[in-house]
Amino acid sequence: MPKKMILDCDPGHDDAIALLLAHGNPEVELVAVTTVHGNQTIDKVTRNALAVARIAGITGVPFAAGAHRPLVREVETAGTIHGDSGMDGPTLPEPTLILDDRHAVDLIIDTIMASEPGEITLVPTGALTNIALAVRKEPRIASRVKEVVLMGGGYHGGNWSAAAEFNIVIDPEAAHIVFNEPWKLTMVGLDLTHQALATPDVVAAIAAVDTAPARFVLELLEFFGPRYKEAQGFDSPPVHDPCAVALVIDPSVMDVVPVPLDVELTGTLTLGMTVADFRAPAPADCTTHAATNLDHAKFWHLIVDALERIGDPAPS
Ligand code: PIR
Ligand code: CA
Repeated sequence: MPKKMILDCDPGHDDAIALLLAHGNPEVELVAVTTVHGNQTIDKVTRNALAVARIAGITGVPFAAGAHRPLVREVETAGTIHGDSGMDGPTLPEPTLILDDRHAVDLIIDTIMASEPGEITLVPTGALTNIALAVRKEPRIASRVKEVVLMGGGYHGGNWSAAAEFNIVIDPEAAHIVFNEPWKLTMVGLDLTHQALATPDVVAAIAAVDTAPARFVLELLEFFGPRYKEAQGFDSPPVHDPCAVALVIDPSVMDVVPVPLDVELTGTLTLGMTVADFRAPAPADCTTHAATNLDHAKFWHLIVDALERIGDPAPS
């Protein structure tokens, strides 16, 4: 039985690859895709999500647009890394999928409440605004989802400030809500995703797939590779968001440890920091977890395998 997944994303180069992985892997059934402000404004990331759906041949999955801004703070985008469109590089097709007319928050709630308890895995790869709003509007989703596996945060440091990661720090109040709900939560943070480097051998393996979706991934990597080199000195860029999807597909792709986690809301230097308490073994009732070590070969094999399975989708 494939695992039913809701992907809440802000495409975003790496969000696009996460969407391709979730669609192309047979262990996952995408039941909804929702968008949130983040890498770019909500209109841009939603358009990008629909364009990826067309490239990947995704049909029959509801897509809905979500929050246009953080709960408390002003909109902050990552145009320096992802460009003006939020997914600069490839030429994007006009979307053909029609957006669901519900707000993302309602699509998330409806999908979870209509499913059996423990059936749905929630995978946020952007700011946590939609997820926080959903659990405040319908608190029963906290005990109904199987788990939350998110890309965000990190226990060693940040990328948007010295202490904080982008997805968390742009809406820290939302992240605080999500990290403190009683659901099982796994933080696939920078400690893990900075190991998911698109090295030259990985790029060659993707090129060898030689399909339109694989060429799209290459164009994404070509764009954000140099941006990452400039911004953070990486020779090969990290590809964050598919790591969270990969953990749902195959738990053996990375190590995960239980550890108390919380989100800093009042620090001046540390706003949005995900604070991990590694002082002692986690208590038995600890619901939060952090990913630590990645099996690089296994991870990239999943990506290449998904692209091979997707093939060249029929034009839509
Ligand atoms: C990546 C992101 C934002 C800023 C930078 N510098 C790099 C996006 C990615 O889409 C990912 O979800 C997360 N936020 C990594 O911080
Ligand atoms: Ca993202």
